[in-house]
Amino acid sequence: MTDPARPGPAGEVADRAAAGFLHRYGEPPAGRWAAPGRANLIGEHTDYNDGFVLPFTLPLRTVVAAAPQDGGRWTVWSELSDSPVEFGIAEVTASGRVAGWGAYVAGVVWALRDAGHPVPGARLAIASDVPVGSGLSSSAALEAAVLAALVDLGGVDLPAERRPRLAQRAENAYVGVPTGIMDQSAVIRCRPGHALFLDCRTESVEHIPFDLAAAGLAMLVIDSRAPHRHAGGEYASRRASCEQAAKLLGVAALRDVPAAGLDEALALLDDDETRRRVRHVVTENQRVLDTLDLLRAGRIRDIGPLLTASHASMRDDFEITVPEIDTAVEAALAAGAHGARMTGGGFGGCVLALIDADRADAVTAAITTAYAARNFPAPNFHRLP
Ligand code: GAF
Repeated sequence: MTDPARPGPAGEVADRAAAGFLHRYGEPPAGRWAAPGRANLIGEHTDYNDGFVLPFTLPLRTVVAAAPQDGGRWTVWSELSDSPVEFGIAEVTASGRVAGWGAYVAGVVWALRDAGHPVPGARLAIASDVPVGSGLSSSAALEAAVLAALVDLGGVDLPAERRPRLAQRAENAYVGVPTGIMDQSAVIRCRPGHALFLDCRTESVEHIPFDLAAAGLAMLVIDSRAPHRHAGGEYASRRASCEQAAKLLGVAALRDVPAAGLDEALALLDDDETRRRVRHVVTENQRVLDTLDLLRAGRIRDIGPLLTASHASMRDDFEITVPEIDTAVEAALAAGAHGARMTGGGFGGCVLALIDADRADAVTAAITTAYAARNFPAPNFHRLP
């Protein structure tokens, strides 16, 4: 049993976190805190360009069971790892002292302390069904759940809209990955049954109803199982080219290049690769806005071509897809999907396919067959709803 004042989330993953805590520490946790995985409907590599994104959460989540611990020490057990991680004040007063998955936890402690918040020592136990390394934001879910636990245990007043920046800071400055604000915003601010329209410059949000079932639709989330190839370095290099291009164009960020001014902007750039990177970001921002208009009008089915155009842009202009991902998209479309695209940072991860609900088996079979024909390891499927 956890503290009745902090009942926390229920369900199998929450039970595993609480049982793990009891087994590991010999007493029940003070509470449990959860954060979900996410997929991004559209708007890829736009967040760090101050642009627009449209993520939604998945029925997969990470749960942290936790209780305070004396002496400014943190002990973290995870069901995904054989050995617990332990650290003290010394490891969170300068960045980068805890390595591996524990860095995401230590990074949150570091970022909270760095922002001037009290952080109690704590014992934590983590359980999760968000697959790691599949591009569904297992890292952001871990950061957000740990942040919620520590904020609550420490009695810190930190409203939801201020949490994503803090979690992002943990990832950027402590873990050392230069991600944007989308994933942390999605897992903290999305509402069930809605996509989150986020303006990454102002951090203003609009919750957009996203009811697939009511429209007779389903979304397949296809885990490509492609090994992440150079993902870290390639992500950083895409970000660097966008920032360099913004400088060359004399704008604060590529968000400031309007779709109507794209040709004029491209004419100012000498290098073909940079032009293609810019074209992806500018057209992708416009596709998010167009998708938003359709969703506001309740026309979910009609967003398909925008999803597919987004994929082509990521494949041809931003060059972040891999053969497994392109195969899944092509097979889904050939089997009748309304639209399909890679979701997330790229170089592996997942594909979203928007389908008629009664086509799920046929599309799944078509993708599985296309994979087998190319000798790729079979993909994993999640179906929404
Ligand atoms: C990753 C990053 F973490 C996000 O910030 C975002 O840039 C995304 O890739 C691409 O849209 O998930």
